[in-house]
Amino acid sequence: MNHSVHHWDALWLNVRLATMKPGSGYGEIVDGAIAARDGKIAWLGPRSALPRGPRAAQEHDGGGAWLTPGLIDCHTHAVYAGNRSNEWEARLNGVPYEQIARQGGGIVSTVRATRAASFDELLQASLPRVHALMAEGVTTLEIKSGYGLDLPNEEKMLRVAREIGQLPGLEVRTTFLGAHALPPEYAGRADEYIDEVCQAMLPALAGQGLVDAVDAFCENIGFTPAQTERVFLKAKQHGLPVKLHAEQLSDQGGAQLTARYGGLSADHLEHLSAKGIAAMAAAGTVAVLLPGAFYFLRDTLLPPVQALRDAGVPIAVATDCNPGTSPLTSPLLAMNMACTLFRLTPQEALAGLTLNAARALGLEARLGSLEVGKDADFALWNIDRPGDLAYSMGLNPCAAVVKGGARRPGGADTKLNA
Ligand code: DI6
Ligand code: FE
Repeated sequence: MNHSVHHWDALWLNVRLATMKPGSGYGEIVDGAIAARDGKIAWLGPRSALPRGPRAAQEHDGGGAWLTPGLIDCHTHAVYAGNRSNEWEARLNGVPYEQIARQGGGIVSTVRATRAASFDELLQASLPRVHALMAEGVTTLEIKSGYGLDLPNEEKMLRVAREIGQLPGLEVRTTFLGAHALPPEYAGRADEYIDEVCQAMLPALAGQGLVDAVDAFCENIGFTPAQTERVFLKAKQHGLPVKLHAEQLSDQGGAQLTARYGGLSADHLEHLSAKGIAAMAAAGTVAVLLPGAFYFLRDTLLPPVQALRDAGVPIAVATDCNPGTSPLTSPLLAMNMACTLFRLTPQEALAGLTLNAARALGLEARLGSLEVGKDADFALWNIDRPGDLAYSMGLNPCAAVVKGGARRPGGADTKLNA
């Protein structure tokens, strides 16, 4: 691109900015403007401060819309086949959970369906969920493996996630969650399965560039802290950051373990202890709260939000989109639930899907707030004030999305190869 005449590639005028810049609350700039060059934010500020003369190759009128950083859903299991609405309905009809589990229900039913699906079937099953997230302003999406639980099927899941990352206007970060559940063929042999995860699966998948981070389910119904630590050690050997499903159903000390490995995030955290909070604060590990799972499981123990605030632990919010405990594909509803259920403020909820979600993925140098030099990655909203994003339930006011300085085509264009 020739920059000799125009400073910028594109300029958005008549927008109200919520920059989410660290320490500035919403970072509101009313009657603002924002400019992009080479995919990065080149200028932003009040319209009155705009330089005169030829400015940008393209000028867009934002029509007074609010413009925020693109939303980042930093914890999802959006790639899977089948669903579990049948089990959910059976439970509501009084069938005991044990009977459902005995009949092959629960997480292993999703493993079975995911293993049985071809690459293309798995992609097609996952795309509607991804499209729903994108329609509400998601520009960056974390997707975990963990329903394959053997090398070929974990690879298939991660390749589908990478393929989803080819959608225009979307960036995908993959997380290897081989230690999600014990596959049936390893029943009673959890340590041997962890051997397989560490010695075969993780090295092979990391070697193919399919893994951006490593996660595990550390829980009395998942893997022990010792097994989790073996996975973390192997991740570190491959130079990969770690994160953890921690203290969801019980306090296993998973947050401290994650902090010791310099983890990006510890997620769920309803049973998080004071020691866990202190360790996370010292290590800069983000607390990812997942109100959709709390809601769907009808949990009653709240995560210690005030103690996290007091300790200065950054708080992110995500959908946890998964078939068993959080069939949620709405980041805006996740924000609403974070406020109604966890008592986050609407500003904290928006920071949870922007700035702190970027931190939870290790992407804060480039994403999560509107600042010169960061990616030109944002969403425009037909709302009166930023708090409206967390306030309404079921309304989607997303008017446009820009990723890397380019407007994401609307509607049908969110399809692959469109
Ligand atoms: N914690 C959860 O809530 C989900 N995974 C996890 O580690 C449950 C996933 C599922 O039930 O399919
Ligand atoms: Fe999860």
